[in-house]
Amino acid sequence: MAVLQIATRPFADQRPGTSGLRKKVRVFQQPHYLENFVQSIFNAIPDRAGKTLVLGGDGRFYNREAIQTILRMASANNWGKVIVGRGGFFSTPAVSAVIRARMAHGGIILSASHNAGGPDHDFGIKYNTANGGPASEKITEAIWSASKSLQSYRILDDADIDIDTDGTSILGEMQIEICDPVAEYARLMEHIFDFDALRRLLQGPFRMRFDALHAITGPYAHKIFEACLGAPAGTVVNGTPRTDFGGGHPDPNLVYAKSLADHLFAENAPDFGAASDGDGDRNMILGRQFFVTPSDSLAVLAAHATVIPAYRQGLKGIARSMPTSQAVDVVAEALGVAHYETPTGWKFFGNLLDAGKITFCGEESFGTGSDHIREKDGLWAVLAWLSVIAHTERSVADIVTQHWQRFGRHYYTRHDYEELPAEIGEQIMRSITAQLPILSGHTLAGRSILTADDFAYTDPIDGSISTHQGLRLLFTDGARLIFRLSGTGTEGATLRIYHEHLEKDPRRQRQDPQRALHDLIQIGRDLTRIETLTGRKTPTVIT
Ligand code: VG1
Ligand code: CO
Repeated sequence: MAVLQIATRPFADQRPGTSGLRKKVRVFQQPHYLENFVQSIFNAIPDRAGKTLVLGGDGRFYNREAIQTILRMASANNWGKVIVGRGGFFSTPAVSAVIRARMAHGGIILSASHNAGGPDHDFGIKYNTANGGPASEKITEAIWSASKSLQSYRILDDADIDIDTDGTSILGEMQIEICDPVAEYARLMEHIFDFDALRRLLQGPFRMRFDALHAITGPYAHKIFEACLGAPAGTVVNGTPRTDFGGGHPDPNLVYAKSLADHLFAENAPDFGAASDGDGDRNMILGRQFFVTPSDSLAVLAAHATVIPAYRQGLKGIARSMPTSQAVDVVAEALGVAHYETPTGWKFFGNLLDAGKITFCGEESFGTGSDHIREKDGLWAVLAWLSVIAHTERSVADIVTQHWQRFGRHYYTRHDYEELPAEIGEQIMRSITAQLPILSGHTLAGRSILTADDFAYTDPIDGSISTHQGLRLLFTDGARLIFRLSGTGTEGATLRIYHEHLEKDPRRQRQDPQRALHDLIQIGRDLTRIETLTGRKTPTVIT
């Protein structure tokens, strides 16, 4: 089998975003496009020879083709071994778990997460390092820089490999191991949680519905909830991954997981509902007629962490991304542990987790996780909620409303304006940036601004600095208004506006967040001049 050295020319658009490189499938299908990016990853990992790589994806369109290419390139680039999930499947948290359990050097995840899949939609590729987490900015910038000067890539001249049968084989000089994508992950969950307590809950009158949205968590959820924990068959719906996710957006929120929300808000609703995203790292938690805001979910889980065996000793510290509400900070203070505020994206939690500074972390974008791996973890969050329910014997609604009574309610909402013309997105951010100096000390709609800034983060472990991570208006009463452009979209610009306000009075904690945050929402619309500039009267998605 010959190693081919194929001449190529750089593509100008291969800079990884918040979570790897995400593009339309047809962009990836251009000759050499995928190969160039994979070679750029390998070039940024110079010590790869003889090492082990984990490989898999969420099963979206182009997953299987990409796996074949990557395997042949991995062999030609001297990797020692590649561990592939059977059928090319691995959820993002499972890749993280397998990298750690098998002490692999890194992993490649093929996914565009919650973005739609299919020939006309999105594909993505991301590199994770030996700790199981997304590559740091230093590495992603090295990948980008390699992509800009790439002249050739190495690939084995060989036929396709069988990725559907468990076992090991040899490709060139490299070993390939095809394994069950679920087993290692399920073992880890069993280690963290009290499966006997969860069995008692799920085999009793308690009813849950888990919607896998035709994405990767289906096989994991069938195995864990139904096979291991004994929940009745039918608990998991839409549990077979499809290359186009059944035509929907595999995004667990009230808009894209509407059918699940409808079930939970119906007359005979089950006690508990949950969904995950395309690659299995996000989660949405619902109770009967009750939606749990992700920022609250993190805070509630932190407050109850010790009911879970793996966290019985308590939490070392907690981190949240900057736009995530401050609800968890209040819990950390009550627990007497440190809390950290990082930029958006899981890669920023890695150093804090590795250094043992934090045990839990989360993002407002339906991401929750712990130090068990280095990715957010959808099914872990569901199991954590079930553990709290089993222990407290209370409903989701009671758990959350009691949390608010004790810690205050951080009303929270994010408004997304998707697919804006890229230059309008930039213009809005530039114009608010220019106003920051005069906004400090200013009063808007009766609220005075304490600070207005462009968020920058200094990593407390390695001292690296990340700038331009979102524009913040911090009000004197603790309210916040934040503006960011998405780093995961594949079409135009997505503007995200995050609104937050703390209400300590229990008598005022039962409002609709859109009402309670009405004045902040108006300030956001005025400052961005969104309607004037784009004609948009309402956001594309409200979460
Ligand atoms: C979004 C979320 C961010 C999350 C990222 C990856 O990024 O806001 O919190 O970490 O997606 O999640 P952005 O740059 O579009 O705001 V996933 O499940 O897409 O890997
Ligand atoms: Co995801």
